[in-house]
Amino acid sequence: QLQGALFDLDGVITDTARLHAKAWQAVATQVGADWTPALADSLKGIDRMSSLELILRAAGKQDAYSATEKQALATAKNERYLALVDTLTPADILPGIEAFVGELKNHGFRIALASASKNAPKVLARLGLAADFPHIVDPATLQHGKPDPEIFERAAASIQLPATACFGVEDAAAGVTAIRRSGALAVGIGDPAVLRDADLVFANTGDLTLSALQQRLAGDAH
Ligand code: G16
Ligand code: MG
Repeated sequence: QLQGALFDLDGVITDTARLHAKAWQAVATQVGADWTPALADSLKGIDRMSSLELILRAAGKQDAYSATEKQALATAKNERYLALVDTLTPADILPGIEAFVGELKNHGFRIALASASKNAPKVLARLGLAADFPHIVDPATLQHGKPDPEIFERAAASIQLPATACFGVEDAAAGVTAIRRSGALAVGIGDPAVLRDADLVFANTGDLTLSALQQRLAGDAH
């Protein structure tokens, strides 16, 4: 019996993946990395410094920058990102998400946020969703990022549930893997070919309703 819902933020609640990408693209150009869709995808759900490392590796420059220089690149990215976050409004909540959260609350589900973003509280506030997500894992306190299951284990614990009583919603492959490894049910949003590890995949957030979820689960139980 599912009792908890663990949400990723970027790409699930709102399309900040687009804003992260814009901010990272400037860094990629600066360090001489080719900005490809594959590189952009590989950064989803990955924490800030690890994202920078992936970009430096793509440029063949993993050893070219000192720790201080890397800090500066990451800080510049974050400043660019925060300027974009400031433009968000409740109209930027992805389709169906508010209704889905309302439905979950009406059915007694407990809800937690499992975002790798240190800016998640700011983003939720801009969207007018802060009150819907009182339980937010602080990514600064984590030992390991996605695809490690730690963030989803912690999210489940924050709502006093075992992960096996929860489902997680993710748009990124690394996030789906993290959910699976935590023992929660993995609901992917996006392309089933990219989210191969997910238990269920919905193409869009607009397709995500409690009844659709229950129907798909019943259909999968042979
Ligand atoms: C998000 C994004 C990642 C980003 C990470 C860290 O994770 O998907 O691209 O690098 O947060 O963000 P920040 O630099 O704001 O701390 P998620 O888990 O919400 O998809
Ligand atoms: Mg995401």
